[in-house]
Amino acid sequence: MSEEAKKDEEANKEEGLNTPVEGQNKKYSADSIQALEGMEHVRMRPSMYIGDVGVRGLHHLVYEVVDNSIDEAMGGHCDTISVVINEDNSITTRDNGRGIPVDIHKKEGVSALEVVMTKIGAGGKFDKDSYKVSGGLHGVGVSVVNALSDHLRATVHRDGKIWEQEYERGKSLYPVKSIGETTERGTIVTFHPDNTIFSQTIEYSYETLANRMRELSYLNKGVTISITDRRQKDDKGEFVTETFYSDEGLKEFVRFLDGTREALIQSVISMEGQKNDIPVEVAMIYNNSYTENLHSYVNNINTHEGGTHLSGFRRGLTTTLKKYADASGMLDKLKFEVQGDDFREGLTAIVSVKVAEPQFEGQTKTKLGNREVSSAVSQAVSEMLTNYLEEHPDDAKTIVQKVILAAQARHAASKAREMVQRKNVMSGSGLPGKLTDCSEQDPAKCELFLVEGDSAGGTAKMGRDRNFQAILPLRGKILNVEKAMQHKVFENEEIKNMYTALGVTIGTEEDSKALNLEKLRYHKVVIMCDADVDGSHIETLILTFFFRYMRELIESGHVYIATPPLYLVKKGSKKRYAWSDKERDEIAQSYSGGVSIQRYKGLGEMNAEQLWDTTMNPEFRTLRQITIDNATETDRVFSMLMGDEVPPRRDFIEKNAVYANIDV
Ligand code: 0RA
Repeated sequence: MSEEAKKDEEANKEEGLNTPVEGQNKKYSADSIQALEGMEHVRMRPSMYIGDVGVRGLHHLVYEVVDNSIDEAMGGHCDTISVVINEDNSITTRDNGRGIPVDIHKKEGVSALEVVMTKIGAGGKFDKDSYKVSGGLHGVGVSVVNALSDHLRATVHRDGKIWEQEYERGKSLYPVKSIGETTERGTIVTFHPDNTIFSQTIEYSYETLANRMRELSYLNKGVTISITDRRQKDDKGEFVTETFYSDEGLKEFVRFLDGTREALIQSVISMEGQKNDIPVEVAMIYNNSYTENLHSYVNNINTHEGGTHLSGFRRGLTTTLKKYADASGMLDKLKFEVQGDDFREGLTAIVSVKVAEPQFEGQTKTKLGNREVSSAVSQAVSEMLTNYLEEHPDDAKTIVQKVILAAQARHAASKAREMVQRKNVMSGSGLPGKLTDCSEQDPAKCELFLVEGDSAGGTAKMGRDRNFQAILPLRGKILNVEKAMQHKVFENEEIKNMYTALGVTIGTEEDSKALNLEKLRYHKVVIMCDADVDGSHIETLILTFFFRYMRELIESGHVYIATPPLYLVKKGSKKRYAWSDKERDEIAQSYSGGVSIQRYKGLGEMNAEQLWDTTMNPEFRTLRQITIDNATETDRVFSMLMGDEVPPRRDFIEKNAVYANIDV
């Protein structure tokens, strides 16, 4: 049972409810919610407010507090925000906004600060003038952060005075008090996440927070956002820190994302304005790659599943470019129709809208549903593009030529893709010859190991549990899909084998490129490579393929990386495996010296039994599940790692030298 389900069950017991049937544990009665007063309820069911109590939820706390400061900035009241990760993993955020009001709240009879901090959903109620757009995943209010912290201190600089209040698990320790005078304005919040709630970890990732702050600075130009990590020092003995500031917003964001790709046109095409009262910002550029790169945001939240703003963007782009291309006569010789996708090959674009009452839909609630947004974005894009094409005829021609090439490539690729699909229809006999399948029929119980090379494949074949573990050996370095045209990808033997072995098909009624996971034959797909530089390169190639061509497989949590050990430490009949240098030394010490150490350079050096014991046996192995924490940043990392330019890749690898661990 998950932690979450356990908490639900405990809560229900306390409330005198029966333990619900598995899978229905979210359906408690409305009365039981009311019985638990706001903050109690947050602590009882944190996932309802912040998504989960793992790493994501932990970082979400920071985003929640920073969102409030960003709201101040969007109202024009604040231009500087700082985030500090303290030594004990508490977080301090500071802004130079108006400061949370401290006067007595008429209805509640306590300071407004206390109301904001301790009442669920009180966040924006005081401030009707400001344009508050927080919503969706975020925007649950800073009181939620307070409820989930074992300690929080709020300090407000306002009207010449410094005010302060502290809390434990959301309960105030004393009434708001004045602790001094000030000439500054703003709000400072320091919170320490409660480790009884975040039982997995309370360790913050600097990278994750820094990526989000960078993203926020592009999405909110003119705001200076800094982040400091007081747990780490750089070469000069100073705390690791970065400051983000963007003058041009999305325009710069697009340049940053496409930093390692070669631009096809002179400048980033962009616009910013209001359409039907909806603030819309768009920036786009074409590069010489074959991938489509669209990112969309609603109220600063990345809408991974897209929605009406994105479909508005696509529609505006297709209609405008189609109209221009038709008029140019350049399409006359083409023997087939150009279609939507053709206009988006090599396109990197960002759409950001601010919606007062966003409706979020979809599996992860990151798909915008508001109908009115579609035409607003579509109009904005049409106007922006029409102007650009008129003013830059050379670029316009380049774009149309690219579209024609894309259409031709698609035409060629569709045959290769059909082959992949047709093969899958005849499952069973249609499986690749290299696949050693398992006997279990229920995909939920089945695992597919993708193994580098035939020899390691052989060991894995002998070591596995044949009931539920299947092996597919991949030959050497698989195709780098980042640099290959689509039809090359679908013609590649190794890639075709992966499609057929997995049983996934391409193309649904709605979308010719969408992945169909209905017939997925294994719910765990495990990449198992050597623990060396070559191995991690192959791992990256496979991940790049999954990220570009089977992203849904990653997003639905099916992709894992196996972690073979690095060392075998032996003394007499005693032996233990080590996964790091530190572990190796600790074991050697516990054996009090005189040990023999074997460094495993590849899977091939282990025998079948060792491979099973350390890497494949579910009881002892560690699988790293691949998640996409930040799709925008992941895209950038892949294009850099797998693209043409060498220097940035070398930088990245040097920085991550221990084990080039891509943060997907
Ligand atoms: C409620 C009302 C006002 C400001 C804020 C909240 C506020 C909240 C946070 C959280 C972090 N930084 C913040 N800054 C401001 C408006 C106050 C007014 O009308 O002066």
